[in-house]
Amino acid sequence: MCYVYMRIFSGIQPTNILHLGNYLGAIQNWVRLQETHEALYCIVDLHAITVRQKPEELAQNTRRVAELYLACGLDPERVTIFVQSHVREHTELAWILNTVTKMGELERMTQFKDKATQHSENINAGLFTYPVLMAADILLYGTEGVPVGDDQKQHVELARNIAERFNKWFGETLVIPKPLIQEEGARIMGLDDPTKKMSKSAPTPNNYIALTDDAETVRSKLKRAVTDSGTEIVSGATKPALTNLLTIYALLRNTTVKAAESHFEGKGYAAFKSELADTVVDFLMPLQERLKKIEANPKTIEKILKKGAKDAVKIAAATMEKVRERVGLLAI
Ligand code: AQP
Repeated sequence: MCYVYMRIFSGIQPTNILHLGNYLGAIQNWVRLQETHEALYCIVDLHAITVRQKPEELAQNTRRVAELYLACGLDPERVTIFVQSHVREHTELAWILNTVTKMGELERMTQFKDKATQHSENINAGLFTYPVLMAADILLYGTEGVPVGDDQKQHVELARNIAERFNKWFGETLVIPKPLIQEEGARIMGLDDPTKKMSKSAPTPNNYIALTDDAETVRSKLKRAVTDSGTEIVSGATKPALTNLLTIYALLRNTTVKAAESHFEGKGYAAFKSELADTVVDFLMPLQERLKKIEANPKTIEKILKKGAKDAVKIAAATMEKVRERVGLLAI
């Protein structure tokens, strides 16, 4: 019997060090999906520069994300790992898709509104058309599923609309993708503000637990993490901070939030936070051990990224050939 794997694509910006939200909302799912899907996982450095980056840090962060992909369990023998700027077709397709995207669609993107408020000194055109570049990333590879956290659902839906419009104008060309979002962990909130998502470019590192935080830092960040009023360790709409901490605990322990609530019944905040810190540290320490070994072999990462780019280009170039022809660009 011939089994055809569904093709999936996803990426992360090398804007800073990855955090538990990136892991629980995205990478953990990617690792599971690599068993059953044909997956391409990208490091989207061109997206990262829509917010000012220090050039000397960007390349370093890009390499670090690749290393963390491996340390989290992505297997380069099974999946394609590559850097967005190494495949020039992303920017070419993004330009063409800009011409089938409405200004109004982009104006409705909540991430643009959030980022424009956060970076009011630099509301650049790239920040505005960020979702079009993301649509190009996805559509270049004939992607059927896009495993992302809940915050990216709106962007994937826009990519669908853009693809549908392109196909209507120019004839059936692009595969229509759909978001693959897990129920739990889809949105991990900031430790300092449980009404906003955990974010690598948050104003303070107390917002997130980085995958490279040492045990002492993890304990101190969790001690400072805001909690809700009351004394019981329970989740619910009126308990956003506890819901978030219980979710992190449950996901890392492979249990449910309900079971975690029962476990902490009658215990206070101090005991809860201390056991949560142990859980996070137990998860991070082996990951950081793997990371150390990967960092010690820089040539291996270079080889993986070169091979990844070569494999990605093969698919991307074929899509672009079709797209150019459909749009009517002269071939020579
Ligand atoms: N807090 C989160 N909870 C669940 N999933 C999350 N993701 C990000 N934050 C959370 C998921 O991680 C993937 C990569 O995200 P990204 O780096 O491309 O951009 P982002 O969503 O904008 O992530 P950050 O951390 O907030 O980065 P900055 O601060 O640089 O913008 C996506 O699948 C996302 O859903």
